[in-house]
Amino acid sequence: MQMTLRWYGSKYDTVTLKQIRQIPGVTGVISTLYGTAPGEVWETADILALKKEIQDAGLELAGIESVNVHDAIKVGSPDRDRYIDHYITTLERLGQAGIHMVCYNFMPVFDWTRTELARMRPDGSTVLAYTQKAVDALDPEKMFDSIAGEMNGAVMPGWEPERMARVKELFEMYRDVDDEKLFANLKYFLERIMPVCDKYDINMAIHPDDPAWSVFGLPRIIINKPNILRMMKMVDNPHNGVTFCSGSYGTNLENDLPDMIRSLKGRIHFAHVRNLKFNSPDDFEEAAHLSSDGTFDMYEIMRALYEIGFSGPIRPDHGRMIWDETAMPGYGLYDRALGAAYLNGLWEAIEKQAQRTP
Ligand code: DNO
Repeated sequence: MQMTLRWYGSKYDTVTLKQIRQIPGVTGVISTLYGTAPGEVWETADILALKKEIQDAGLELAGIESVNVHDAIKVGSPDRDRYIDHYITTLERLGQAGIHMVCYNFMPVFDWTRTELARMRPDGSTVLAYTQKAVDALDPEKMFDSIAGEMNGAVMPGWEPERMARVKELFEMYRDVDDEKLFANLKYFLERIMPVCDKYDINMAIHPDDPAWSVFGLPRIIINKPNILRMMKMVDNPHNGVTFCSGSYGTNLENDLPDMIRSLKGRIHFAHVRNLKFNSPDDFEEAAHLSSDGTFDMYEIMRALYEIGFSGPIRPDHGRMIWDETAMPGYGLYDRALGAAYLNGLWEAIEKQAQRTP
C-alpha cells in the first residue's frame, strides 16, 4: 500500500504540501481539480500543473478523488451520453498524464451526509457526527443550511453552494429513480467508460454511500456486501473496483468490514481507513483512528487489507479538529497525521509478523 493524504489544492486547502511531506511514511497525495463542476471536461494543462506542483513538493499524485459524475448520468436522462463523453475525455487526459486511480461516487443529490460538523467530544476535540433523529426532523432543502455555519469557511466536497441552491430541482430529477434504475444507470456508465480505463489502465474506485442507507427517501445502492458484489459482477472488469471506506460502510453495523474486504480481493483500488464511535445504532461520531477510541477493530481492518495483498493508495480519513486548528471539518492536518502514523504502525507490525510466521 501507499500511504497518502487527501489534499484539495493550494487555492482551497489550509494544509500545505510541505506539511504533508513531513508526515512520516506519507509519500503521496490524493487530489482533484477542486474548482471544476461535475460534467466539465478537465484541461490537460490543469492536470499537468497539479501533478507538477505535487511532484515539486517531493510527493506523488497517487490518484484523483473525485472526478464527479453529473446527475444526468445518475438519473439516466437523454443527455447522459454527452456527459459520459466528457467523462471519457477527462479519463483519457488523466491516463495520458500517468494517473491510474480515479475515485467517484454514485450518490443521488447529497454526497456524504452528516448532521453535525463540530460535535464536542469529552477531550474537547470536535468531530463530524450523524444522528438519524436530526435527519428525520429536517426538510431536505434545509440540509445544507443546517450545517453551513460549521464549515469553517470551506467549500465541503459534494456540498458546493451552487449545487445546493438547486436542491429542489435535484430532488425532482430523482423522483422516478429507484435502486434498480440507479444500478442500471451505473452499469450503462461503467460499460461506456471501461474501454478507456482498459486502454490507460485506470482503476475506477467507487466510493460507498455515506451513510450506507437511504437518506430522505433517495435511492442508495453502494451500501453493503451483496450490492457491491452485484456491481462487481455486472461489469466484470478489474478496472471496475471500489474505494473501501471503513467509515462509510461501517455506518451500518451489520456490515462486517474485514469480511467485505476479503470478498473484494483484487477489486479494492483505494482505501479510506477511519474509525467511528457509535452511541446507538443510529447515532455515531467520527472518533480518532485508534481502535480503543471507537467501535471498529482497526487492526483487523488493516490485517484484511494486508492479507488480500492490497497495494493501492490508502489514506487516513476524516480527522478530529484538535490543537486549536481551523480547517475544513474532517480535513485538518494534525489528526489525520496522527491517523497516518497509526495506520503505518499497524501495517508495519502486521507485515513483520507475517514475514516471521512460517
Ligand atoms: C467525504 C468524502 C466523499 C468522497 C466522495 C467520493 O469526505 O469521503 O466526499 O470523496 O464521495 O466521490
